[in-house]
Amino acid sequence: MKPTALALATLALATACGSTHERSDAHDVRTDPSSTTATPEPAWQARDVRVAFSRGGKFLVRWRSTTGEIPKNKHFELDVWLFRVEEDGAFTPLPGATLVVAGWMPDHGHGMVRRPGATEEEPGHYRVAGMLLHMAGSWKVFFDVIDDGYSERTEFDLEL
Ligand SMILES: [Cu+2]
Repeated sequence: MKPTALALATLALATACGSTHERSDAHDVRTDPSSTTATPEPAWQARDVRVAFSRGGKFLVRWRSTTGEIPKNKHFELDVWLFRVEEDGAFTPLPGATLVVAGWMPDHGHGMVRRPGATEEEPGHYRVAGMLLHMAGSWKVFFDVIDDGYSERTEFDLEL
């Protein structure tokens, strides 16, 4: 099934429902006898995946720490899923892009002390190694996606 903007909207809605929704989901999984044979959800639909559109709306970025945790002053890695937003609002996985991830502390005027590197694991799924947020505080994490000579930035706020 091709992911669509509608699916994203549904996911956003589900996320907005908060903890009550989460508990009822967990209950369904335990009591539904067919759940053991069901196809697992794609990893990019996991609950702790952060989602945002790039500034110009051309790309959709989803990411999570590979361990689910963002440690302070310890190396970690990211799973990143990049999508191209089509004219009709549908989005499709974006293979072959250049991805540059960087952290910035606006309150302190400095960035990261390491330069992370991204590799494509499978079409549209990228692994970013060498993440290191070396101090507590407010971070911005920038995902610069470059596709066929065109670049847009996606930005996330992170409290550490
Ligand atoms: Cu700082």
